Amino acid sequence: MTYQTILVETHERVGLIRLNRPQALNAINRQLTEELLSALDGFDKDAGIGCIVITGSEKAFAAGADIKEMQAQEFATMYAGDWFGNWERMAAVRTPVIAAVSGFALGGGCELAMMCDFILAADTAKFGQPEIKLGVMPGMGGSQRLTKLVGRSKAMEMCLTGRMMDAQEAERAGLVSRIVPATELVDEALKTAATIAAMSLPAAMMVKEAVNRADQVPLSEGLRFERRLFHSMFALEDQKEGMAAFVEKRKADFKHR
Ligand code: CO8
Repeated sequence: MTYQTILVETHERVGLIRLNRPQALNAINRQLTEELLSALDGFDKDAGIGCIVITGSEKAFAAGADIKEMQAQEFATMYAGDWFGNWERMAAVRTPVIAAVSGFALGGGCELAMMCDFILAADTAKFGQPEIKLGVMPGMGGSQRLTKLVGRSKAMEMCLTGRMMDAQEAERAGLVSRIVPATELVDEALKTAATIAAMSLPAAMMVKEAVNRADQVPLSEGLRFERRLFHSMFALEDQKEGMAAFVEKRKADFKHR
């Protein structure tokens, strides 16, 4: 499939999606949304892909939803068309997804990064929810996911003032898993993704499902869910292989990848 707003590559078992609207700092319009969701879905259905990386350019991961596209909208068209509702399709992606963020990740860009399973940040990354400066508020999960990730106080301040957070602050706050030099970001993200893609795919999917469950249910239910998944893993060939490889002091060769 050919896309106009994204570039798609495959690196062995890793799918790489680059947002590619440089003239608009990768602002997320409807075309980019559809193309990105379609590429994600394609990789997710591909048994040869064990991890996906989403990245932008050096200057911008994405500078938000496309303001020029939204500007003329009315309540009726927004509501009836359920603008941004289609992002819920991203929750259906079962393959792990890494956001590799360099430069601006603002508004919908920050929200897209937070929809991924974790964020690797370049030392140049800048995160923010500046919607309030446009007279609106986050609409793709910013008020909810940012609050869960960095806590109420910082999320409230970010959303109320629209100020940006640099990579160091984002790491301290728990928004990003780690910081790497900007020049190494994509290589490091691909390396991390290759590590994940070399694991048992059902095990990686169960990890993703269990960690995501922590956002949805009380601790007692989450613990029970985790334990049941753990039990079920003993039906996998990969559990036999992983544990045998440890005992035999060799590298595991997982079948379900
Ligand atoms: N939308 C459309 N175009 C954009 C956007 C955007 N979000 N961001 C940048 N651009 C365009 C600029 O208009 C400019 O185009 P042109 O050359 O034609 O004028 C080009 O990209 C380059 O941008 P700048 O010249 O502004 O570059 P600077 O380096 O000077 O500044 C900034 C970079 C600081 C990132 C600046 O571009 C900026 O502030 N951008 C807007 C950031 C923002 O407010 N983002 C939030 C958008 S709203 C949102 O995401 C809501 C999501 C949820 C909605 C849910 C609804 C239901």
